[in-house]
Amino acid sequence: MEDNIVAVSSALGIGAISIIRLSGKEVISIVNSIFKGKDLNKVKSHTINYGYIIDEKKEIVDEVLVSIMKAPKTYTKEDVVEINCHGGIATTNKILEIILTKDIRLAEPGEFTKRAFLNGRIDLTESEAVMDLLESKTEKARKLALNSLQGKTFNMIEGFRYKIKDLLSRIEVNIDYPEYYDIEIVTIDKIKEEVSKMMEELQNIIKESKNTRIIKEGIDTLIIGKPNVGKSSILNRLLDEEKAIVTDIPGTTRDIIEGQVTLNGISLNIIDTAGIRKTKDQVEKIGVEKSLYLIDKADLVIVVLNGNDKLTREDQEILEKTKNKTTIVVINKNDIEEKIEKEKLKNYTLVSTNTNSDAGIKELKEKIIELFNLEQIETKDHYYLTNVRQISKAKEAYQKLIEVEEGIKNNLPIDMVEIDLKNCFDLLGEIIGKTYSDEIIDHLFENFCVGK
Ligand SMILES: Nc1nc2c(ncn2[C@@H]2O[C@H](COP(=O)(O)OP(=O)(O)OP(=O)(O)O)[C@@H](O)[C@H]2O)c(=O)[nH]1
Ligand SMILES: [Mg+2]
Repeated sequence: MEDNIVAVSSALGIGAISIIRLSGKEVISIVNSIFKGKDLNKVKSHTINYGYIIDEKKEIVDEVLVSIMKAPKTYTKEDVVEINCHGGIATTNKILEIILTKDIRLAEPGEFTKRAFLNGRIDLTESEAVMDLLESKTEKARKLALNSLQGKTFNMIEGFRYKIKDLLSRIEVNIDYPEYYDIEIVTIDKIKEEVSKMMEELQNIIKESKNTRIIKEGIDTLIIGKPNVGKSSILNRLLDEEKAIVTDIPGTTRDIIEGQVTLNGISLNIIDTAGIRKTKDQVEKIGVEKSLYLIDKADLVIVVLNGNDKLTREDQEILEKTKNKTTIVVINKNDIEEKIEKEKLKNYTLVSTNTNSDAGIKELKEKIIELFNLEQIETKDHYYLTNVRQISKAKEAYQKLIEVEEGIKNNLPIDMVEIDLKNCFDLLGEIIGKTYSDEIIDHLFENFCVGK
């Protein structure tokens, strides 16, 4: 039997109300023993009860509302009590202290949600969605988490697993009872056809899931280029605030400067960097190294060039370094004479700007919207895989389907092919927590906040 746990579920700080949540077999009688009001052991489930919390000397500590929720229709599927007390650290801590003198311990981070999972109320994707919901910064991210919390990711994966299970059972019947006339004969061609459809579907899920990372975390955008081309000016115009220092001295920006704007409901996380050049200045040198290192991590690289200059070898080198990334080349300073050889840049997505007047900034944002399909992301209802763990499991599962396909091609015995199909089924099960190890589960919930 699980022990009793307690935690403050609201943020600790000054607020009108704090919520202390308890879960476990004896939590109702525990709270009843420090409560002055109705006998909580006798009240109906899902009721809110007015009264006072009293200390060991029977002195009133606070005036409270106590919600009684009896198992199994609760967050954890155990008896749950929530005490709404007055906000403020002193009151909340005092009540918590009194509760902890009873047969109860402080909950670990995420332990309420972990119990909800272990007691079978929610699956792993839904547990992860709880955390996403708490962390969501934009409306789009909130909706994504909510969809997942409502079981849409779970249903999608379960639906897919059902298809595999169905195929597996039909293969089994064919192997075990070949003498039955009325069973459907599962030919190799039929398996091949069904597996190829599954591959298409799974690949689509993986592809669509890439957008969910962008919805949750935004597009990491790096502004890069030679010194003095106007990188910081571009950052300031995108943010519409004078965040970075702009001067005509090359090497003004030495460390990275970060800013954030929302584009079509998606967060654009912009980093302005130190201009890239060979330098003996130790501080600037570190900044340059950092700029180059960040290219790898970025979803989008904006290479800024000075339109008033001819392309230099340094510019070419920077373009070369970003060649495997989604890149937009900004030709800045278009208010002064154009000297840059545009014909050398015809393979790039180009935008011409001038930061004195905002010219081209709107076009730059439109290009980003276009490159990342943000209009489509904005209108679509997303409930695909929502984190790296889920996506990597789906990729492993896809790999198994490739092995099934190859097995068929190489005329492997059907029971060998079946093993890969079963592995695929199990890997998809790991996404929703149907097959799980304690270690993974512990690790997963450690990242939660206390009280959730
Ligand atoms: N004429 C003109 N000047 C610009 C434009 N954008 C920036 N500048 C000027 O170019 C100089 C450098 O601008 P910054 O934005 O500091 O350039 P940077 O690329 O961040 O430079 P570093 O931080 O040194 O790498 C400043 O004097 C700006 O006023 C533009 O569109 N037109
Ligand atoms: Mg700068």
